[in-house]
Amino acid sequence: MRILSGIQPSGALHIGNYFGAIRQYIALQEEHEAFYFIANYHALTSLRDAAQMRQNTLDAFVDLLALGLDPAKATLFVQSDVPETVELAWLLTTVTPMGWLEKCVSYKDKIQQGLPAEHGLFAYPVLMAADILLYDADLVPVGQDQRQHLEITRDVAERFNHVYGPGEVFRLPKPYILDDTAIVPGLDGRKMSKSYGNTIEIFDEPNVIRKKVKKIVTDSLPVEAPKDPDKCSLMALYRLFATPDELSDVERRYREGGIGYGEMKNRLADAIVARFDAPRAARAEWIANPDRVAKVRAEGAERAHATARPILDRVRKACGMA
Ligand code: AQP
Repeated sequence: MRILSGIQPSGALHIGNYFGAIRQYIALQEEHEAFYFIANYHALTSLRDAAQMRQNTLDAFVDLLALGLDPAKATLFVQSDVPETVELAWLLTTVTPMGWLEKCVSYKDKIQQGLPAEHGLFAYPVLMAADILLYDADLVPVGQDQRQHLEITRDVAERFNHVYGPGEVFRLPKPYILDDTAIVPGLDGRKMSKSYGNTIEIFDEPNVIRKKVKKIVTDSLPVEAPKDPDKCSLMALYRLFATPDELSDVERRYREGGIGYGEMKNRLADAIVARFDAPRAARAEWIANPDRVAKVRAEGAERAHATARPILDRVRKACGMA
């Protein structure tokens, strides 16, 4: 089975990215052939500063390595190091009905937030389809927010197969979304998202993490009042870090009363800091070795390119471009 997924360098990686996607990347690399990339072409829809883009791209690359992505097991590459993806995006766009893109929730949401209605943002799902189809991927680990885009990828692939068949030009990929981490909530209870400004960054300094956790919105029930653990985003975040024993103890204290939000915030902040302690040290090592990072990047690009090129050639042939 071939796995593929990408992450945008549009800002620092946050714990929604980690539990929604990166943790699955690391687990899946053990058993499968995996390709992971830094989606810098996608990030152009929101970031337009060349120096910042270069830096963010490198940062995201190093962050994935630090979190456990192993270049001996998986191929890690930068999207723009394999420009074939952009050619495929054009081939796909010619068979994509406008209506499929017009119904995309993520696009509508971003326009509502005040982002300009530009073609890149609108056509984002077609580029994403190209990212996936260019590697004959079987499974795509993502958060719930990407489910609709994955459906479009499948629809576009089926349409292309239908138009340019007989025979399968593209393999149809499936999403891999885990129920428990499909939507990680942010400080305000909405989905944790860079564009909502409600994130906790994985590699923030411990004191910054503590300050952010203090901002998590709760109701104002006093310590002794019974509380519903299923209606508290503090608890939803704590669940991601706690051991089963810690969790059942805290859930019992929620239901019976006797635990306050101050204590929960301290517990959560301690858990976040502890969880990313070892990756923080690994990250410092990678940062101190830019030549090693550059080598991993070059090797990743080469492996990704070697996989993508024959697939693009097959597609070019199918639609008469070669
Ligand atoms: N809150 C989340 N819960 C679960 N999964 C999440 N992901 C993101 N936020 C959550 C998943 O992380 C992967 C990489 O995301 P991305 O960098 O491609 O961009 P995104 O989904 O656009 O992340 P943001 O922070 O929400 O950015 P903006 O504000 O630009 O939309 C994806 O698999 C995503 O599902």
